[in-house]
Amino acid sequence: MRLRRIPGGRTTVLAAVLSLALAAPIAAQAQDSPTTAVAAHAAADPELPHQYEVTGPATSAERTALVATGAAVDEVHARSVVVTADRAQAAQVRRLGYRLRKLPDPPAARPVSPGSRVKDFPAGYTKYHTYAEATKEIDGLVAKYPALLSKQVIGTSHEGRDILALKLSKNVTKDEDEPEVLFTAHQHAREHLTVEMALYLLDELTAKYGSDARITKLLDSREIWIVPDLNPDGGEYDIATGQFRSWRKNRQPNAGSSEVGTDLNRNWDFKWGCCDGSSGDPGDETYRGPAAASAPEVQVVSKFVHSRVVGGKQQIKAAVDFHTYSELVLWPFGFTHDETGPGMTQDEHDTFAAIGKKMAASNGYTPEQSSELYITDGAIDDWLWGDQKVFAYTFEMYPSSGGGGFYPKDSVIPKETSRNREAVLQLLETADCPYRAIGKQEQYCKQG
Ligand code: LU0
Ligand code: CA
Ligand code: ZN
Repeated sequence: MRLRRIPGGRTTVLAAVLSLALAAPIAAQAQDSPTTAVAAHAAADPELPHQYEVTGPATSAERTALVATGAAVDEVHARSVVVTADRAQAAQVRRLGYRLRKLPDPPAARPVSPGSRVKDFPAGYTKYHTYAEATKEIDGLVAKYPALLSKQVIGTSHEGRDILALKLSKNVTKDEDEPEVLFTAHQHAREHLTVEMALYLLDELTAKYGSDARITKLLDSREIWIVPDLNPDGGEYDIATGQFRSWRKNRQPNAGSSEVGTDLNRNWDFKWGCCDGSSGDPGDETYRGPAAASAPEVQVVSKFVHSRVVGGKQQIKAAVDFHTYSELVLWPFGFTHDETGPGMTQDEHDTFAAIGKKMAASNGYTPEQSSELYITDGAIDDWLWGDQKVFAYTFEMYPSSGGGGFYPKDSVIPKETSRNREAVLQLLETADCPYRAIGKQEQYCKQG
């Protein structure tokens, strides 16, 4: 959700905004047909949020104050941000003294009649997988590669959809004593590209076993876990009317409020709600929920991660949680600007940074500590590191800015998923001893 800081950011911002402004009409022409048309989504539903360019915020502290309005920051530029905000949140941002400019809305499949339920992606997006399509694809891979890939239902979402964990390894049915690595996707409903990322990894790692030496070696020596959809309810809700709703949270009702949903990436049980990095208002984009791990989806994955403690040792050594957008590789902590302190030694920080920078060099993303964007509390990678000592990263995928924001066309899927192949393989390779990245394997990874 945001963007690298570039000297002369103003020009960059203008270019980004222009490209956003241009992208929608071009998309509209491309997909126009008697049965499809682009509708400005607020025309159909005045309650849907919009993206705005906000001119002024230039520091992490200013962006953290901005997030306190309940809006979500989607892009960060030198002296501006792009936010997703509803009407009330936009008014609050204005009251902070900032100038707002509304950006084009995402496209719709066809003229939307109230109450209609399309439950699919619009034209130009049909290669994205709905929950049912992803399940079918996964089941097909499990049937094709039973010795390499196994599927577990680790729990259900609020609305009762299965949350899956796929395991990839040689001798997949055995729990071998091998470093384990976790990939998670789709905490945020509108970030559909991340499900495609998970499906790409499942396909690539199974199909290339036996022919690609690097992948073969990794599956022979690692146990890889992929949770392809942490927020199936939110994802389905986002596409249900044929018009993207810019939905972020899960679909859990909130007691005493008509507002629905918890921001899963503010709900994890480490420093939950500690530091002005989330909201206590159920109507806000970054609502942290009424208690740590109150969201069933967070409970399911937390329990799964705890289940990987074998003989008193967490087996999962490294992780990536996929998000969109802004092309970033982020590492903990998000709750503090400090690089080191309780829970993060200098060597640990240096290891995070060394691996993160190397991965970013491979995919062209920008590497940085998460809090450089803005403060977050209750995010998954703070929990994975702070509570479980997993070297956990967040990847913010394509685009850097413009390019369709949360809704890039499906034509980008192959390029933007395979773009992370090298980074993923690097993380898998380093998982047996992350401290090798700073040359301290003798100190930290001696057996016995
Ligand atoms: O949860 C978020 O706000 C993330 C960024 C953090 C992991 C620092 N951005 S997103 O919501 O736009 N994916
Ligand atoms: Ca194992
Ligand atoms: Zn996200």
